[in-house]
Amino acid sequence: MTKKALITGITGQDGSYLAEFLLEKGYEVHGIKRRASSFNTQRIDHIYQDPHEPNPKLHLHYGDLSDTSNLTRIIQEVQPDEVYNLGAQSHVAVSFESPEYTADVDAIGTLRLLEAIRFLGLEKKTRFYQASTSELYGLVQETPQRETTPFHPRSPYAVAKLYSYWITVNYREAYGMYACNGILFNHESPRRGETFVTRKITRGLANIAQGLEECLYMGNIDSLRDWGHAKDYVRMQWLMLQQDNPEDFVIATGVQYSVRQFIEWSAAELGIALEFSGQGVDEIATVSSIEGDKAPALKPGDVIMRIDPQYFRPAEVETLLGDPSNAKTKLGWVPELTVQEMCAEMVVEDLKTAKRHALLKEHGYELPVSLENG
Ligand code: NDP
Ligand code: GDR
Repeated sequence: MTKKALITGITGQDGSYLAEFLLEKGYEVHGIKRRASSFNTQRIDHIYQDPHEPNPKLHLHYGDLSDTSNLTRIIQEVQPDEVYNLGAQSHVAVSFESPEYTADVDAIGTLRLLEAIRFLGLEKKTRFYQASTSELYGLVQETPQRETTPFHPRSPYAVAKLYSYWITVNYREAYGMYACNGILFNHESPRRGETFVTRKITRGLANIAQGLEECLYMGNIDSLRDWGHAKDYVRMQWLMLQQDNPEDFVIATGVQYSVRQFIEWSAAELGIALEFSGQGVDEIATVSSIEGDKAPALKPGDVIMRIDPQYFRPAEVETLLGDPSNAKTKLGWVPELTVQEMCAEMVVEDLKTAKRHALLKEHGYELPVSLENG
């Protein structure tokens, strides 16, 4: 029997990798996409299957985590074996701007899905994965953070995710559902949203090297994160639903670096050596040397990074470092890609786009480069 999976957030970074992964495993994959005024399926266009073809394996349904009747109807129609709840307003800084919306989608959205599964009598058939997060640890109580480390969320996003964490545990305990939390530390890729810090850096610096932007404006670059590759992490999401008993797992690499280090690596991938000087809001990064003609728009002495306090958060999560030993021992999971390999892959992809834009510009066909930042 072909297994059926339903993915909320299929148009996002993780959703797109997970859909690819499950299709390769032979699943019939259903995804919920939001109605938007312009196309929003870029990350999954390459796996899109024409519904007019015989036996399509990928099906998209319009929906929203804020809409109970819609979620219930989709689950009733699909009768999924596995539900992966990856949909969320996932930007921590934005959650301070839209706290109520974030709570509705990121907290109550999870409850809506669990209730739909229960209400439809699928609690013994449908396995449920909740996209929990290292942001739950927030103001960290123990280093490294493991499954037993107490939580102290530091943003409306993290508080909403705390509700989702516990409602998932509660439905497991109360109704015997196979429901579990993956407590995932930051994971990135060339498909990462443009306003998360790693992608903002790789895309921004590639644009700067090609003369499409002048300077990268950053927030707290002392922040420390445990970064992995999204491809490795979606494999883990699937593994968690294939065990005999449901359990919550921390997924991380066990190594942390600063945002400043990520800026240095990205610049080095572009052939640019940087020198950081100044302190606090006055810190800047200056080009000290350039390899050959790798960054045609730059010369030594150019300042390509400055601090802009608008990117500071009302409450910051300064440091995160995960202990993935439980996942390693029980699930045999080890990340295959290092953060440096991931950074290089992201720079290569963003540089390709920047070069295309630069070439068009040179020939008088300038395309708008979105300067939206986060
Ligand atoms: P993205 O922001 O890339 O994707 C989020 C997805 O959720 C998108 O498909 C988005 O749709 C969808 N979405 C947003 N709002 C709604 C809504 N109201 N109803 C239905 N769908 C909605 O996130 P990631 O792929 O990076 O992360 C996946 C999940 O994992 C998220 O829940 C995130 O909070 C969590 N997480 C992520 C980590 C990371 O480092 N990436 C670490 C730990 C947890 P659209 O494309 O239309 O915007
Ligand atoms: P995070 O990711 O908040 O950890 O949440 P993000 O990449 O946004 O920030 C990481 C750290 O970098 C600092 N920072 C900046 N961040 C952004 N976005 N823009 C900047 O200019 C900037 N300058 C410094 C931040 O302050 C922060 O300390 C991500 C999301 O994917 C969540 O959904 C997920 O739950 C967690 O990772 C684990």
